[in-house]
Amino acid sequence: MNNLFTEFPHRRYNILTGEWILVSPHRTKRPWQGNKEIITDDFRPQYDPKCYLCPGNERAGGKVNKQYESTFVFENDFAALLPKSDLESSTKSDFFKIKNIEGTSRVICFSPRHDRTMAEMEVSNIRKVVDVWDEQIKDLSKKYKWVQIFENKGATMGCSNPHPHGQIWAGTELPNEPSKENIHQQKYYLEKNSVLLIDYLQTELEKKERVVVENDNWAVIVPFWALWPYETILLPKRHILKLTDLSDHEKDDLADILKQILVKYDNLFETSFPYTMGWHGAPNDKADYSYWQLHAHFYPPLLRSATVKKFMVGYEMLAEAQRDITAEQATEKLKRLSDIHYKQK
Ligand code: H2U
Ligand code: ZN
Repeated sequence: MNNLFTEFPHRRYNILTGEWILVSPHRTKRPWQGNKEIITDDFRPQYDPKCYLCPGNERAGGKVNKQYESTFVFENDFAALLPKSDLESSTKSDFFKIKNIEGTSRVICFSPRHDRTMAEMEVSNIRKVVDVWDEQIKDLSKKYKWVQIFENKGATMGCSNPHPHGQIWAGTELPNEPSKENIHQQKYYLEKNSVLLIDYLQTELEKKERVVVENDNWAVIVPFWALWPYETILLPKRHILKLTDLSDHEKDDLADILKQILVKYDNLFETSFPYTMGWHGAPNDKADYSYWQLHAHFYPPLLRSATVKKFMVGYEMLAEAQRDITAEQATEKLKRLSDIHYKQK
């Protein structure tokens, strides 16, 4: 890449959302005297009698978790979406628009072990998480247009409990982010008769500047338009609309590549790396979505150490998102990190 890109401010275009971000690579040397997040990798027991996600424990409202041995799914006791709504489906006002939405929220425990994170789990156990994602999407997509699988990891990301878990929110409406991705993937397909993310990945695999890890069926890229310092996108190499379309071998490889990227993330600052991750695939109604390509986003907030995170404030709230290190510099750093988790050294 032209090395002027590492010296001068420029804007980069996000092909999935149609939004621009500002890159200011010359700014990385500015001093930091602001807040330091307290990130503690506390000692955690394998089983915590006070944890509402550990096997056999009681949750808010009195429900009791199964004595599960691998993964466990339950209806969120404080669900953000409800299966039945009696709201009028629309309003006519120019100013006070409301739309009805029905849905459900579930919690997925990744492991009975309170002291693990996905990064520290065996690949064979991560494979079981992939299976639960698959089963849940199969089940919920019969009823809901959009099924959002996600994981909020770490207190920095607002995660309430260190027990390894993720969530699913499913609803009858297409939310904002997938809606933008839908528009831009469709537009490209109509113009080029080709799948946007397939063509993009192909180019990235040839260039190799932003490829962090790959295996036979998957690749992890720092997208050209990455906004979070160590943001990545995980893509299958074959054209796949939904996670439920993966073959067994692709699921095995998915577990393998998840382990690789998560270990690198933890090794970056030798801390349990916080992030929000989640899956995007074709919506579930009957329309033709052949322009869609399955992918997962990882949005980690840490910038320069285990304690300094990136804030999205000021210019970012009022004008547009901005980053300091370039996507290429972030890739170089991630690529060079060991595949062995720092706690196992
Ligand atoms: P986080 O991933 O943000 O930590 O959320 C955990 C979810 O667990 C959260 O959505 C739910 C919360 O509503 N929860 C229960 O369903 N039952 C409980 O007893 C506590 C938390
Ligand atoms: Zn627990």
